[in-house]
Amino acid sequence: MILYRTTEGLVLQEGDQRFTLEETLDGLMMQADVHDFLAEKMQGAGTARPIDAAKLLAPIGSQEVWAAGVTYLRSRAARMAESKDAGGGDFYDRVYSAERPELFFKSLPHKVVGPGGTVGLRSDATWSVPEPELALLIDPRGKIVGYTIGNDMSSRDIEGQNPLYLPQAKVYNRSCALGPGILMTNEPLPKETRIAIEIERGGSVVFSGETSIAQIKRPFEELVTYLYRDQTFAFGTFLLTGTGVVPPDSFTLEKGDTVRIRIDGIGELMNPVG
Ligand code: DO4
Ligand code: MG
Repeated sequence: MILYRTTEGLVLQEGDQRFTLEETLDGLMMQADVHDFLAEKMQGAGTARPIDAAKLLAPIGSQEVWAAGVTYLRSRAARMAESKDAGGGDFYDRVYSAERPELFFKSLPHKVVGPGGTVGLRSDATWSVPEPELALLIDPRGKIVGYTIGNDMSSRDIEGQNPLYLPQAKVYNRSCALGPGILMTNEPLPKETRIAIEIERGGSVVFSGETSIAQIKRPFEELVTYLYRDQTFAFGTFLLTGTGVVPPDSFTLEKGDTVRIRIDGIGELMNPVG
């Protein structure tokens, strides 16, 4: 079942059955077993009109958004190339195979852009890309309880100048998007789950690419273990799991582009760039 946050509250959907919840996402994260709780609520569901896309909000409450990096070979190669003149290439190579993963803070919840919202470009960046990523919803006890689509917008020229500039390349206004809804499940996603992206400019697709979660280097649980080590998340947290799709080096996003990210079983996150 998919959980949407709308202007009218949280809506749970399974097929054409929908149920509007009184709880918030923070409240759901307090449940001992959120899947049992939602399954019980779903018993009261009825057939309803499809959710109006204009009413969708970013599916987040008080959760911080964190991100993992260099979890796919494609990302390792891209970072090594962009930072080679600055001597950073070695860092990315080493973190790919190190025991400890790269984890970084991405966004406060109120800064997250929802479905249809405009994602931003840094005014001082010359090379900007979207990063299509599977996002985990992790409860306060460290259990993965859901999955959504994330866009880890990044300024590649800034992160390439010096690895210490990573927070500036990654955290700025409208640099993180999530949505459209959260697939709430206890089951691990099938390995063949595809993450696909299309970037449109003036009515044409100027970049498309895809990967599958089978290509990720580390188990999700390993990323969660490191994130939750010596850190408490009272309402749980979201974790972007890294990108496996990187446009060619000649490509940079422009204002007016549209980014569409699709993940099997979850849906499509569409954001204009502004
Ligand atoms: O190390 C830089 C960022 C990596 C990242 O965001 C990714 O691999 O998705
Ligand atoms: Mg990323």
